[in-house]
Amino acid sequence: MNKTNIKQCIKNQSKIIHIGLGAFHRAHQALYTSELIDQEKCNWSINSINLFGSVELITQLRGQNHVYAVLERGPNHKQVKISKSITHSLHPALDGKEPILEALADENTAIVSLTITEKGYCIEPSSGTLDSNNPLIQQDLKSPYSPNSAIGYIVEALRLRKQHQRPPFTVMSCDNIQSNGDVARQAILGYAKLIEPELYQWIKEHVTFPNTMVDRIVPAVTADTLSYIESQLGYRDPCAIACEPFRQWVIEDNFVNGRPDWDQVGAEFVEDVVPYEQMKLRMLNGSHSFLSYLGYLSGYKFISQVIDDKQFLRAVLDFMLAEQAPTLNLPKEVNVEHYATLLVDRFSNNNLQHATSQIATDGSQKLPPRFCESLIYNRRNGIQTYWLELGIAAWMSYVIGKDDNGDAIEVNDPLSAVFDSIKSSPTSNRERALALINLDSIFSDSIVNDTELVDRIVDKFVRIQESGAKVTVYNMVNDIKLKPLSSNELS
Ligand code: NAI
Ligand code: CS2
Repeated sequence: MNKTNIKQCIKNQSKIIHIGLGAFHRAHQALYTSELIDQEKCNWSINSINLFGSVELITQLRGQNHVYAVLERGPNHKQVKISKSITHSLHPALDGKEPILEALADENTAIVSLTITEKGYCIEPSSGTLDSNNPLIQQDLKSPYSPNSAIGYIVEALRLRKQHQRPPFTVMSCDNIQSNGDVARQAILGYAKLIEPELYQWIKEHVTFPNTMVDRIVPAVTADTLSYIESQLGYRDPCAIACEPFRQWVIEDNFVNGRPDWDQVGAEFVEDVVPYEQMKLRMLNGSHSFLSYLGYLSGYKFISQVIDDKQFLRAVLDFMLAEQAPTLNLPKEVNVEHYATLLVDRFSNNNLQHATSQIATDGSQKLPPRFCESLIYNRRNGIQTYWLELGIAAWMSYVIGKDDNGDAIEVNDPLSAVFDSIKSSPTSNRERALALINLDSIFSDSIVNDTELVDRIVDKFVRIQESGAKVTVYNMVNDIKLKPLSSNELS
């Protein structure tokens, strides 16, 4: 597409406001919408906002009319696509808060979508309800008309819409959170209730929060990725992004103010997204976290390197099939073994450099849906939990320990100050592990009060501290006597 055509395409009205203009949004929702625009099946465009983080991406995108390249890269396949569904962008550090609130409150805005990471919802991960002690929420409660958190912005915009008798919008979470729409609803209603009971009631009656399952592996962009994309495009695009060819988007069809026909470009609208979400979060994201903590500690930089180690492959297959799959209530058409094989293929894509350190971030937010819920289910139902225990022990080693080489780890997590204080307290490994398991925002009572389970997790933590993560995985694969890999799995 030449530059003149691109300019013509971007004259759509922004009926979607997206909060969280990161890597994923550019390669997923924005690309689906762009493909609809290409087919002339959509007159929706996106105004994409970053409330936090660098302003550089926004200034660069503005410099190129928000048009950028997406490289889909598999082991034997590559294709560059041009995305042009984003027509506007905002950042409080560049534009102030007012234009953001105006855009959200504008009567044409029909959908507010979100990829703000798990921590952006300001919830307590173990319960999924608003954490009113969250520093951003505390700040917003003091000045709700001048918010800082995504939750605060949305509630203030809804207050303005109610005041001016404008229609509500749909809030569509696209984050990796179990029942992401329900969680967004809980957070928004929880906060609104603390501000104004009438507004709480209005939101409850008028706003919808469809759950979605989103899937596409989109690693953070690196200088190497940009150079590779440049070699394919023939020009430098600083806003370009690379991702795997696979993509999936399952959405509950519950929109209060219209929506694009994303199903025309491969999304699925369903009545109940929970089974799909659960499968993806426990099998894909659970395995990702499992491989990232154990892999990082063992010296592997990328997920494709971890899965290339046959002992880790055996461990993760048993983790998926023996410990995650039994917890799922799957739609009849889904074959879980086939799904696991597909995941292994996707993880093996060595043309995508998906860093173990990237997936290891924000573990305090990720552990409950990826490990803890299955752990509780399996304990109640007499199902094995070796690998889930090891996953938690590896996370513990990651947040307060050192890798197998004795090198310190830079931990990126909302609870990193807490981890630092546990790490520096002059106690034994066993006591450090117990201090971590007593963090009730992560581990609910069902885990903390299960003393046998706690002992088993602590033992595995001590094993990792004493022998290293790699040796622990190898020994466990041996001890559990996993069946040899099939020729399919080995290829
Ligand atoms: P990213 O690091 O490129 O972008 C993170 C985005 O979250 C930024 O726009 C940032 O401004 C925003 N953010 C961070 N903290 C926030 C807060 N407290 N309040 C409001 N906004 C906040 O990450 P990426 O890759 O875009 O992923 C974002 C989320 O998308 C993930 O956490 C996940 O839930 C979801 N996702 C990501 C996938 C991926 O492969 N990258 C795939 C499926 C879902
Ligand atoms: C990853 C996900 O960073 C992480 O925690 O597990 O972003 C993963 O790449 C996506 O959910 C794939 O859809």
